[in-house]
Amino acid sequence: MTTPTPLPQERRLVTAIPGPRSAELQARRTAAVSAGVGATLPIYVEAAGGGVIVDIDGNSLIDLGSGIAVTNVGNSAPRVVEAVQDQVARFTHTCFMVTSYEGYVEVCEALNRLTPGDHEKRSALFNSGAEAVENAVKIARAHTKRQAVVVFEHGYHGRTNLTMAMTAKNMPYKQSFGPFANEVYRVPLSYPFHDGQSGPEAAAHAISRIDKEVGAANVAAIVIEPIAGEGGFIVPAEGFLPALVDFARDNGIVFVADEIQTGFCRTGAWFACDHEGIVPDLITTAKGIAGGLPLAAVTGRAEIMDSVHAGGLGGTYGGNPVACAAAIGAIATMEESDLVGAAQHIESVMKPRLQAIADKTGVIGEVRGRGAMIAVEIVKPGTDEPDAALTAAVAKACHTQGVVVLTAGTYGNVLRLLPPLTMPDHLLDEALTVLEEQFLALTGA
Ligand code: PLZ
Repeated sequence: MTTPTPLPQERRLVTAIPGPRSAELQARRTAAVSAGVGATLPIYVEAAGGGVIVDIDGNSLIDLGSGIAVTNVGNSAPRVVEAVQDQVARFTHTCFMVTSYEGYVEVCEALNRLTPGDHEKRSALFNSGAEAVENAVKIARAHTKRQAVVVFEHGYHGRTNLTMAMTAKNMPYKQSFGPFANEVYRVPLSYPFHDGQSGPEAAAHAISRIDKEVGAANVAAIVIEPIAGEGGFIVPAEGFLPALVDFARDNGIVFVADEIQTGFCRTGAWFACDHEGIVPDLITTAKGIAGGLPLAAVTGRAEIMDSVHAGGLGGTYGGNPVACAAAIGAIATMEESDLVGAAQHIESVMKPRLQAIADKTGVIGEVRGRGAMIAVEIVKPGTDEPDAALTAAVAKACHTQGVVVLTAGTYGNVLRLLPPLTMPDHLLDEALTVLEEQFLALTGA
């Protein structure tokens, strides 16, 4: 078996971004790949690991994206590589619903142990985040015999038909793809930077909307990201989530935490629910679970998970053995290397540096987030008016300088930073310096 050579942990630009080989592939892409599939950077990857992505022209970029919050353990993490190589050589697929295997059971055991709450739990495995969310809704409907699903402004849950309906933002996710699934109701989220409300106030507002417009007795599930990811790393005011959990419990509603982006140590806790001590009835996970292989899960109260008829949940590939092996390797890495602590450390480095940029430039309305899920909301100075153009310009300038950053937000004015939790300090520091230089250059501060 091959042992991967660790990549030099450095930012190294040997050509312009994109270099000639990437530009060539970009032309092939345009001729072969649907124009409907986007790309944040115009480079093509040769290797990645630790805190860097190396492109086919030999440029080494600092990775503040983790493939959208996936490679929490770093790319090609040694234990993931080893587990996958071993599994792929033994068997690649049998279909868990046809002839089962231990890896699937082991991943479910780990999820039941690590997710919030010490009640009896069960899990089921799927391939993508959207599929997990769809299944959480199926399970909640089967359990409650109700239909309505409550979601939130700025929420993101996927690109399938039901999850498009659950996602708030039109462009690019929904435009011209309707009609959407029905019985989905959207209510206001707590967004402290814009609404200035306390958590309990914002919750009372959302709950009143549910009562008046849907009727609590009709609601199967409330589905919420404990920190809105694509919506712009919006951390609800303290008390908002606990009030919703209480309301759900009092009304027989299944409370579903979508932790697809926030899960697996990303926010400086195993799950973002842990920060306020809330215990969801069901939790959806994906992304960080398997170190980059496609895997997703629904985990929750045994009596809810087991209320579905036998054979009601599944899919050909759900809980594929290679993806399960990767998850076991990734989870072991998180536990052994204390990646919860690593995410907390990243927060302690990033927040003051970003606040200093905010103070110098006046264009950052808020620095927010938890752990290694940190963002800045970019505004016209002295206002809370979004500046999407400046956000795009800063992101592009960072890319050109060899730092991978992502944008987010309903108004496109949030720059989000999601480093792998294995990011070395010197690279994080360098990336923040590059970011600061681009802000200063673009604002003339
Ligand atoms: N729920 C909270 O963040 C995926 C989307 C990228 P899938 N977020 C990244 C894009 O533009 O498609 C996500 C999420 C939350 C669900 C999902 C959906 O997960 O694995 O992309 O289906």
